[in-house]
Amino acid sequence: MQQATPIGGGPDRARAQPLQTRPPLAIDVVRAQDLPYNEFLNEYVRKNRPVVIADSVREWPALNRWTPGYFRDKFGNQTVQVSYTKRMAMRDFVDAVEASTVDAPGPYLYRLFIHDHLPQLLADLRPQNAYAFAGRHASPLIPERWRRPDGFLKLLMGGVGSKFPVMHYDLEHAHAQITEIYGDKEFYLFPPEDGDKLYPRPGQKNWSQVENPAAPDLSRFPRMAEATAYRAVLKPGQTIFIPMLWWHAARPLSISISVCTALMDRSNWPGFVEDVCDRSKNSAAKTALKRFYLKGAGSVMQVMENLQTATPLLAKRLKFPSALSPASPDFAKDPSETPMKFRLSVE
Ligand SMILES: O=C(O)CCC(=O)C(=O)O
Ligand SMILES: [Fe+2]
Repeated sequence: MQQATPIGGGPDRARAQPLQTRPPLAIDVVRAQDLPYNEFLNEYVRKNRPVVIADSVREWPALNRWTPGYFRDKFGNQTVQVSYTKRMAMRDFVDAVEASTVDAPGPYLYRLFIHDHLPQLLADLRPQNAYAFAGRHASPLIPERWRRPDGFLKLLMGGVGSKFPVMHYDLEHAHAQITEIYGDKEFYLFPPEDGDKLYPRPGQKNWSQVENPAAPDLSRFPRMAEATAYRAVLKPGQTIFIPMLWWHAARPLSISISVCTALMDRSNWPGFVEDVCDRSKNSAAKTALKRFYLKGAGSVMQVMENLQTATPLLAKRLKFPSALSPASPDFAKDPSETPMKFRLSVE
């Protein structure tokens, strides 16, 4: 007797099916009041899992103030660094953001460090976002080149059709936190183990060649069909935590304004040390010395952080444990009152 053909075709038919991407998975959304800092560290930072934290910056004046018009009115004449190569007057930039469409995308701003270039904005970003606390970037033991108590606080802005230029992961094992202030922004994330399915660029291993992770060209990038995507749409007042080595792509779904910082703590310190030593242009002996210093500094920071966690009252009285490496936002100084750079350097 002839075998019935299953509905939808037999094995040959299945083989001929066009490739499809898997539907993206949702990223956990947790309210700040349900996520104490320690739980954030244990459940997400230490496990290297992404999360969206809602209501993370309830009191920020920026939430009520920041609109495209605010930037045009307040900083219209100021020239700003938009990308690595583009500088524009803020007025022209905001006009271009408002004119941006899917068919004629405008510029996307991602190279403006707030402390250095628009410090007037800092008053709108207080109190400090507890989840975007810089950690070891604030330590005087980290070499000057990476010392940023503000966690490299950056402004991001763009209109519909624009996007952060490439899907990538951040170098130096940085964890990133992006807080949405105005409008909606879509994020696609892929875990580190999917790297080979994302077609890293030859010579730039942290950049993907895939232009649109939401609908990749599977004839060029067939392995994308096997990748596990995570998607979130970030809304005003929400912070997304992007763990080290996670690939990410971001695009505004409406005019979008956000800020971004980097977190360094014990979870990404060893990877940071290896990255900066691997890329070192110094002699072997100097590189070995640098690695020795950074590993030692990491151990000292860890002792100081443990002291703050184990005996917070004593650590507050002693002052030096938090001065050497603040363990949590409770121990950190306001970055705007802390010099961005210190003298000590082993570079
Ligand atoms: O535009 C964004 O939200 C992403 C920013 C980012 O990934 C970066 O600055 O490294
Ligand atoms: Fe990034």
